[in-house]
Amino acid sequence: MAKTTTATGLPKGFRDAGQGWPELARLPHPPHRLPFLGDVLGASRHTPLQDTLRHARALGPVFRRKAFGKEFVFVWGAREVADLADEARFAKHVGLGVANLRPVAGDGLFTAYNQEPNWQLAHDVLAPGFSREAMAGYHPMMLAVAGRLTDHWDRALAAGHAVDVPGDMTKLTLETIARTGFGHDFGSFERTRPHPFVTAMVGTLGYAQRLNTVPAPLARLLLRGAARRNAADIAYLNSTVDDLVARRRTAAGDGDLLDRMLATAHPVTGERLSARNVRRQVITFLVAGHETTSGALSFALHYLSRHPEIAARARAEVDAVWGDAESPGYDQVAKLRYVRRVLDESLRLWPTAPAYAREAVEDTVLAGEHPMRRGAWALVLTAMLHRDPEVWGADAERFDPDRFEPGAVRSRAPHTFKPFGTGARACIGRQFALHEATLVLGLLLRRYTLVPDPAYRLRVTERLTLMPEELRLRLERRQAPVGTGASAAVPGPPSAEPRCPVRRAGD
Ligand code: MNH
Repeated sequence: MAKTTTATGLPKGFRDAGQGWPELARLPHPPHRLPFLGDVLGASRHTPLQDTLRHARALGPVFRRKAFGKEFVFVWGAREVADLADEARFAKHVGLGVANLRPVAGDGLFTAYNQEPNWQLAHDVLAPGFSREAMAGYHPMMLAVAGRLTDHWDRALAAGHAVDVPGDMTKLTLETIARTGFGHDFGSFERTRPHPFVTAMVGTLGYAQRLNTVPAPLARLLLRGAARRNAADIAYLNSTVDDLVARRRTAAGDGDLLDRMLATAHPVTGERLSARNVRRQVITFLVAGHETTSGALSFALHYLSRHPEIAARARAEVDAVWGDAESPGYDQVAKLRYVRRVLDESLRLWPTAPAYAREAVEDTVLAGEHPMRRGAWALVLTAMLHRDPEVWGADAERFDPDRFEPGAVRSRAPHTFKPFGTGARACIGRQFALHEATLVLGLLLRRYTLVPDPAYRLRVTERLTLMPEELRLRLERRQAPVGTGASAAVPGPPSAEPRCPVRRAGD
């Protein structure tokens, strides 16, 4: 599909919605538009998503906002989102926010354009790295990293300190993806300042984020110094990863993702990933694989601390399924059905990657109402889709894991819960994230009682992902569960893992 390149220096693939939506004028927009700046009155630069959610409630399931002279179309109605999931008429759109990551992630899985040959190649080569069998191999590595978190929390508990939940969850998920991804240890729990690699990565992400909020013609002027630092950060990331890959070519690791990337040929063509592409995938997994999971864990811990009855139910399940086993086995994680529902419900209210973009692959009409030309795109506001009262009821804002009981899930329309995106370009790391997060919640519930600060009110910070701001919890050590034995597991059908390693029906 042809992509336009704009003369203003906007990334390839960025198009003003005005060009693609012939009846754009019909779509509601916030009042008080300013020339050039657009709908910025009342907008907060630090919370663009939450700001957009407010408008969404007032404007309805399809609406537009103008920022810096560019129109953006937002969609959150269940009917419209389900229509956008039709892979015959729509595909992923590499939108502004994703395109700004191209200088660092290139044609890696997350930032690749649909038609770039390296997307299909990498998807096929890497899918086995996210299979059930691969996940079982990562399980002991995940356990080892989780052990460092509980050591760290034990020390905080002994010292009588509250723990920094988002900070510690970010250390945990970063160490997990570094360990399972390429056998690396950043020493996050032992350091007082982040590893330089982490600083460089956070720097490039922050730079990409700033590009989203600074009008393109001004960006080059305003961000000149930052652009230089960004180039240095990217060079450092590249050379670090290249060294690592070079060492690995001489001595294999222990079955981590990098081993798979280097060893696996395409199942049909026999083709392999190039050295340059391997570098981009390693960086992509580090970036895509840690903040989102860290946010999901942090929100879940917040809700568990605020709902002792839900925490008690989850803990009872952990005790029943894991008994007094020293450490849970791979299969004992998927059996934590209720803990998983706590996680799903947290991702419903705060999908940590709160939006994804879709584009029309042909001229079409969205939900039978809104004509779109080929290439026209829209942002799906997952966080609002997940709060639609018509789908989730009048109490949609209430935290209630029972919404994810199998019967309740079956009674809802498909495509109403989309924290991992949709279709061929949905999250490849979904099972990885869910296994890691369920395992860690289980371990923490078993070991501690979570005591909230009664004065804390949930505030959500927005970087590229969402996070509960300044969430601190106090811990109490639980008595070890009396030996119920793992055999006393809650009765139920054996865990039904999806056959396709990366997605299940209805995605
Ligand atoms: Mn993940 C794509 C959310 C964990 C690696 N991820 C996506 C998309 C969403 C998403 C949404 C689709 C984006 C789009 O359409 O533009 N991811 C999440 C969430 C979590 C998560 C909410 C945790 C919770 N993701 C992970 C983990 C990894 C990972 C863990 C890696 C180990 N995600 C990816 C990659 C893609 C992706 C790679 C791009 C896949 C593709 O386009 O082929």
